[in-house]
Amino acid sequence: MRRPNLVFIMSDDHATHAISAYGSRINQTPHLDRIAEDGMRFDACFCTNSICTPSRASVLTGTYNHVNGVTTLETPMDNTLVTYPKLMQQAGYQTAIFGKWHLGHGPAHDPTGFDDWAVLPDQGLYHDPDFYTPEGRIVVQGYATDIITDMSIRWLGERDPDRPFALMIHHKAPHRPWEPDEAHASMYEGERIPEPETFWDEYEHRATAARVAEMRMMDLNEADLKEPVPDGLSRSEEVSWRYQRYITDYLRVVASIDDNVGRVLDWLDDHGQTEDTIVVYTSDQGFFLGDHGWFDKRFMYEESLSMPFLFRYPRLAEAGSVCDEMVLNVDFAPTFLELAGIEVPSQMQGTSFAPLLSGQAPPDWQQAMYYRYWMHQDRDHNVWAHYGVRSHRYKLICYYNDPLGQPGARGPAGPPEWELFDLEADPFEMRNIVGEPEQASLVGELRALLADLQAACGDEPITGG
Ligand code: SGN
Ligand code: CA
Repeated sequence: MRRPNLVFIMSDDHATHAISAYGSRINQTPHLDRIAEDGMRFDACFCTNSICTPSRASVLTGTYNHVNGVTTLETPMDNTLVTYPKLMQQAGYQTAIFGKWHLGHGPAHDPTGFDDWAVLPDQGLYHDPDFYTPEGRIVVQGYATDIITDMSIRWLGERDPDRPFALMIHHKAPHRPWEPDEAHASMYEGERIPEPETFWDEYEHRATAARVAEMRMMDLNEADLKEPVPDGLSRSEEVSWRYQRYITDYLRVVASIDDNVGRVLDWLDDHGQTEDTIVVYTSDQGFFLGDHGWFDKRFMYEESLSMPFLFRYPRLAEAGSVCDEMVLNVDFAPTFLELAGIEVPSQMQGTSFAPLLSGQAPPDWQQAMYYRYWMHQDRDHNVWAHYGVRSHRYKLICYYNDPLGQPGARGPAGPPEWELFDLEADPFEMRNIVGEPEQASLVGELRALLADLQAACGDEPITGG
């Protein structure tokens, strides 16, 4: 059989609950839905660290952040690490990446393993962005999402038609500050987007970390709001007004991604490549869309832990299928390699989920996952470092803090705080039941599971010493 092509589309901060294929209550994404309708939707895809640079490193290398060294936004990736595009290139694939990189720049961090690339400097701009390319810096007039798609489609047209390709389309959108293009600037005007169930959360029954996080509607700044706050609003009216400002721009920016994904799908159809090409749509992590009163991500809570993962490959995945098995960002690289017929190197820690694509879960498939957010001094949103475990039903989180009280060492001074959620009884994670006496044995089991998963991937617990 012909080796499949790969079109891997990854946006930045696009949560599942703003995709209609995932049942969004707030928008429609007809082109993303095409991927789901003609392929498989993964309902339990999680990132192992809900922040950009680290998640991207895990996607490329198939390893956890303590192994690839990319634990925070300030730790660029060593570009000599083994990545899936590199191995595909070595196996004869034509490879390219266009869009957000966010893994560092310069000789030690620029993209490697790509025949062609053009990447945004760090976060990049929405309008008239500049790009770093192998030939140097260029400025391109226009809107980032359109430009990244134009570059991708141009590359597809210019490639050698006799060799397979792997193309990474990494959108900047819908990252903050959510600047729409002209075509979508007045979408949703006069409409009121519903507030999520947990919008007015006051963080009772939760660890201190939830209460101190600085990503509430009142933390949105002028660049985010783009309009002055109207006079005469009560505090709660202002919070609601801010949410409308935030979410309409977020959804407008998403609408442009959706259109541009449609252009890529049309190109594949028009050039007879649909049958031979794996198409993936995902995001580097999830996002809070007013859930718990927040924007941003970082927490291990569902909205930010969950990644969209839509997969189309007509030769393998049945149209309209859904997979409930757990898959992680570290599993992507091994999966793509297996599908391309390339041996998965032993240093990759993730597992190929290729068997799930034909609807068969291996009997020993993972039933729980390990998570760690390492930003011990998060200056952006003051989200405290934590690790935890999620099974299909339960989630146990440890905000490990700094038991030794060294200023700034690894979070606030003080003993660890734990959270336990029963996702079946409490899907919105509003009630931490870790202290309830009847949960004691469950807590013991989950702590043991956390320790096992942590040890299995080679990470270590924080202790008092
Ligand atoms: C910027 C944003 C933050 C965001 C980080 C990380 N502030 O610093 O809100 O959490 O990026 O985002 S902004 O005002 O500069 O937009 S990530 O997607 O790269 O992880
Ligand atoms: Ca991101």
